[in-house]
Amino acid sequence: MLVTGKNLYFDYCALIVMTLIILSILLKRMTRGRTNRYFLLLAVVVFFSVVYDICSIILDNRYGESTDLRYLTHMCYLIIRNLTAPLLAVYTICLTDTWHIIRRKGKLFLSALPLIAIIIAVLSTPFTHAIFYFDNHNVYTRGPLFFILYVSAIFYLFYIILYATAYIKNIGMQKYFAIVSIFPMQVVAMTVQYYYPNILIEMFLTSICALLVLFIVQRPEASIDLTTGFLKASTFNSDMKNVFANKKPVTIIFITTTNFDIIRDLLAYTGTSKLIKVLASRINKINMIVDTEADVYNYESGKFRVVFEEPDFDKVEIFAKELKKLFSSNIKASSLDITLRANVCIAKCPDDIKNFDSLVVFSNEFLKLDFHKEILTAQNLFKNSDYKILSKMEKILTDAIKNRSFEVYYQPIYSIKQKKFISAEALIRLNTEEFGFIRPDLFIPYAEESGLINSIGSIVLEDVCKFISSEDFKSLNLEYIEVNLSVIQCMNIDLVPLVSGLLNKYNVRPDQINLEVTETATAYSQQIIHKNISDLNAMGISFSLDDFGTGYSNMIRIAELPLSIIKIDKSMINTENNPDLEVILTQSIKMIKDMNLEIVVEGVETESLLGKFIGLGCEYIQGYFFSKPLPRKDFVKFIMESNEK
Ligand code: G
Ligand code: G
Ligand code: MN
Repeated sequence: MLVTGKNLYFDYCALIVMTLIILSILLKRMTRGRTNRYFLLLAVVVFFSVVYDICSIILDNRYGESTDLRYLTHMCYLIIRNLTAPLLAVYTICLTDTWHIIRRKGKLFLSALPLIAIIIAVLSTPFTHAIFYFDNHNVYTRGPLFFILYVSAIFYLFYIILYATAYIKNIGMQKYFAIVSIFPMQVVAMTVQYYYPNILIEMFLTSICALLVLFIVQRPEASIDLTTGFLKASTFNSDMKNVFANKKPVTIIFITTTNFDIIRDLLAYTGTSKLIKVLASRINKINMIVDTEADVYNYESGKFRVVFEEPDFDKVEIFAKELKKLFSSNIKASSLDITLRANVCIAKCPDDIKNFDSLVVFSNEFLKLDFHKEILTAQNLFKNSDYKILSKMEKILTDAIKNRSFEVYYQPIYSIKQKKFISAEALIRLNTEEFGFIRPDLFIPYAEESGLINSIGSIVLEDVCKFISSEDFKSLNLEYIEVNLSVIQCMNIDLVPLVSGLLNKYNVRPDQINLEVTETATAYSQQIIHKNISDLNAMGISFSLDDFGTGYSNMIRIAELPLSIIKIDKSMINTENNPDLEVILTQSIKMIKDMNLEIVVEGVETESLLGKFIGLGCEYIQGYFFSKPLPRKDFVKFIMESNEK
């Protein structure tokens, strides 16, 4: 008999919106990770709520359908519809990344009680007529306890607001407001539908809420890197901050490709992207084979981070082994066979790494060093003396700068023509109480990155100037001292006034200083480097090119710079087993001589090498054959004794 007059247009719209949302989730492959999966589940639940809503209304609107079927569809609708709010609560917990806290407190059962109660009430309603029933005219009618559905929904929505507010830091303002705004929208929907049961706006507004979450909270482009499909570095940082704030136990595998710069130079942009894609798909495969739910982050070029939560901890080692295999195998990219060198390191948080700052030091400073032979663990690394030094490097260096505890050693440079020592290279030494001598190749790169090299460089230069102005030095009759200049110093706009200030202060003539720059410095084409070098040269300071034969030999830039000396690197001079290198060496020497530059051969350790370079017509020799770098006092003594003979 009856026509309820219920209008389905809003429900059809909701169906379309939900279909689009589910499609977009699947097309964007946002199906990995707990949060994404719960959002998908939520969308599916809302979708089926709409479907059941439509079915039950169609059945209601048709005369003569069996009551059993109508009971069934209405019950299905109510149950699945009332799953939405609790699921949204679960989703919110995932967003705040606090599952481990909830689980530990064991209160999950308590919060599930309202849901359980209404499921029981709905399932028993054919007998009790408590939630709904069909009246004498077979019309769907709400029962006396129908309101508990609203109570349950309100309970969960309140829960969501309180939870999101408690962990507002974890999700950020934008997401917080999106989540919280669901509450008023649902209240409006429920109120309208309560008073006007024929306007079926509830599911439509729910689908709009889902859309809001999709746009504002579930934005894959904000957190996912497009090349790899992995999470971004910024996401790693915010996720890790949450991990430490919530004391959530995680295990991280750090993968750092140490030769990535070279590979990138080799493969260029497209080739490098292809390589990274290959790596990404293999890492995904490992995640599948080992059967883990690890989150993979594309941290920086050639660096990946894999984060494991319980219960995957016992699978971490197998995962790391597979990664090690992958990152030490040869990989085809742009028809080149690429050999990666990578550090793979396992660290437990918060056991090994206690806070976010330590994590940054750990991953940025230390894993740059080459340890690619075995799988590392944070525990083993902490025992490594270099790690201890590196993790405290900032303090070590700032203390050393403050206390001026650097020492400058001098390595004599021998002139073949004059048959005596005519100069020396100043080499910095850092002796600490805690760690003894710290190698320059450990602290200089750190000093360069942190900018501390500017202060360190001026300390060295001042020390050298002091030495040159001393009576000791005058008695040695040396022509000049060579001082290493870092690229960073070369780029400093205050370099020229600094150097000229020190020369004036100590009454040092410009020709008593020779500055060593490296080929890398000349490869940076910044105008400032060029200007600094030319200005200092115009003042009368001569320049050497250090480490010739290593790094990038950009001959054009070498030709452009006002150099007087080329220092042939020690790695180039042992040519015994390599006839080609011998050709390069002899031809380079010839080329340098043709450019009217003088040559210092570095790293000469034997008499036979000395003889060879005398034969090749090089001007100066530096190396252990004559002397190691010496403390100032010993150096003075050494030169006095040697040059007297
Ligand atoms: O002998 P030794 O281990 O000192 O040298 C290691 C490296 O440290 C060398 O490449 C050298 O150029 C660099 N180095 C040594 N002293 C200085 C310095 O005073 N300034 C800079 N920038 N580099 C230095
Ligand atoms: O600045 P440069 O990178 O050129 O620094 C020179 C480096 O070479 C310093 O570390 C110095 O101690 C080192 N060195 C100098 N002479 C010799 C040598 O004969 N043999 C070896 N192995 N190293 C040397
Ligand atoms: Mn040098």
